[in-house]
Amino acid sequence: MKACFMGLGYIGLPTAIIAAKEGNVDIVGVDINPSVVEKTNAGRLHIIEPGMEEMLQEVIASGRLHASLTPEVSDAYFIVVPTPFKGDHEPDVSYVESATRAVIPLLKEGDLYVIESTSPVGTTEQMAQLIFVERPELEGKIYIAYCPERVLPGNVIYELVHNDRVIGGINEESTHKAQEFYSRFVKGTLHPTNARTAEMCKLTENSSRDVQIAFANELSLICDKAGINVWDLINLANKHPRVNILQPGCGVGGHCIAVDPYFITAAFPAESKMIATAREVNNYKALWCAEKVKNAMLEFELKNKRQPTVALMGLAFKPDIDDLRESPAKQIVSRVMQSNSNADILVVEPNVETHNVFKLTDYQEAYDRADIVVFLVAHKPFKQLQWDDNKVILDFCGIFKK
Ligand code: SAJ
Repeated sequence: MKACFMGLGYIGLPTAIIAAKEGNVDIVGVDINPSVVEKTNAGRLHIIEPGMEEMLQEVIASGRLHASLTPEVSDAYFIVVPTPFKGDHEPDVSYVESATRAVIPLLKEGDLYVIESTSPVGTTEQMAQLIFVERPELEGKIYIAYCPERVLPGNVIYELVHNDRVIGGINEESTHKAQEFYSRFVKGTLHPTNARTAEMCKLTENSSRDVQIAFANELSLICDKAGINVWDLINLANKHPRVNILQPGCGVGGHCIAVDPYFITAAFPAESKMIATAREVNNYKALWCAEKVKNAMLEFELKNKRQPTVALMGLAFKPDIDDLRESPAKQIVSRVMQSNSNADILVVEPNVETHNVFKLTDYQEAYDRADIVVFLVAHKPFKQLQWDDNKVILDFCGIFKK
């Protein structure tokens, strides 16, 4: 069995490695970036994922996996490329389309073609059309399916194998064929459905989380006005046997939860009111936090007749990771710094050594020196700090919650 993975990113590369190691599949991993191909062939991981580099070296050494700039004739093809935005949050499937076009000439009877990239509803059917326009003789003779991943960065080795997966073919035979492939290395249950439902399922999972976080963030705004501690409130409400409210924060970041809901709102604007509002609430939360910090700085200056020293604690998009992409904390730090370039602002991110824009300060030193301390991300080390009545503390992520 030979499989061709189009895209060696955060999902494509780990999946290719695990399929090679656990699934007894010979794999060619394809990427348009020559440095990714070169590094991968040299056994060096270009993404951050604990334990994955050792596995890569093993499958490179055994000859099970190699990387290439161009696809090779295989029995199965996997499209695992990004689906970014174009214009005003419109999903851009052009990478999926060009990866598909690249494999069309290689397809033969009996082959499997799977899209894993997060995609708007209907993409798999659209790509099937594209394939059959170019290769009409293959209609009914190849298998086409959609199979999204749902792994948590940092825990990919475990989750790629143990998570359940949803697999939706353009017909039942395609679903079965894709199930057969994934059962080579997935121990979780492989749930069969159709392609459109599988596409919507991925978008639904992340939109559901976004809506739930928006609810918590909305509560935090209400509680701030009402003089109620939102963490106590949520803790108490969650004592109800059927209530489970998530935690407010300084906004929603990352590449999935803050992105995927737009794939629904762009296609179904009239129907997706709640999903769209959740996006607005979560985006607004970061702006609100930045305003709170700026106001606290002004108040301090008026009261003390000097500029405050401000510690901004955390840059990552969520706790205990070093991933700063699409991070609301980073957005808040930039806004605060732009608003007052003279203030003494200490930026803290314990999971990162250096940053090309922000000069980083040790968290304890920043906490000790600051007049105003702003907790943006609930990193574990911050939870060791002691509350200090002499400081103005803005705790947006529940560091000091009971
Ligand atoms: N957040 C809150 N409050 C919470 C939980 C999260 O404000 O109670 C914030 C985080 O700080 C972060 C954002 O939401 O900024 C997203 O964090 P996350 O942990 O919910 O999600 P990701 O982006 O790390 O990974 C998610 C995972 N999905 C879910 O947990 C539903 C993962 O399983 C998916 O595979 C991944 O998205 C993806 O690729 O779609």
